[in-house]
Amino acid sequence: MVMTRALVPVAVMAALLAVAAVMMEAAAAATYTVGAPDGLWDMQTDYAQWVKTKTFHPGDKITFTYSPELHDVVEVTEAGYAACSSANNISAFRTGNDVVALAAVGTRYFLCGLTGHCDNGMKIRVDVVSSAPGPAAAGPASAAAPPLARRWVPASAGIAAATLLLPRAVVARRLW
Ligand SMILES: [Cu+2]
Repeated sequence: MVMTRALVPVAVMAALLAVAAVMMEAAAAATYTVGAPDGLWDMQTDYAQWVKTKTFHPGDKITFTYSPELHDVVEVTEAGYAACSSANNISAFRTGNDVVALAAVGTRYFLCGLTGHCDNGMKIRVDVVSSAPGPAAAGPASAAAPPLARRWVPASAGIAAATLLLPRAVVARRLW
């Protein structure tokens, strides 16, 4: 009985923490409709252009919206993407409203499996990148730039000084 009572607050705490974690993730995650707002999953949309306007993070989702009579969605490997081949597909979707979770960092490849559609541009490459804070990555790079520039001047000055000193050093060595 004593143990059960002690465990209840721990269980409540754990549950609250889990809820908090899910809420935080939900707040950060985004769902993108492929091709929207100017297009959808069709043969007109420029998907290379579309992905440039987005940054995908783990937890985000992409939705393929299309008429299932006209298209489908096949997740393929990089080789399959390059060759427009769905022969060794990872997975296939055919509902016309397919939600794909981007669970982890990495690159995902999708194409339409109907004959000729991929060759006509119905393929998309989605890069999922870490959602770690950006300033940590940008900070050292911008901080490192001034010292590099400053270091360059003394280096060239040092070479000039060494050139000037060289004959004297040779003379001094001869004297000794
Ligand atoms: Cu298609």
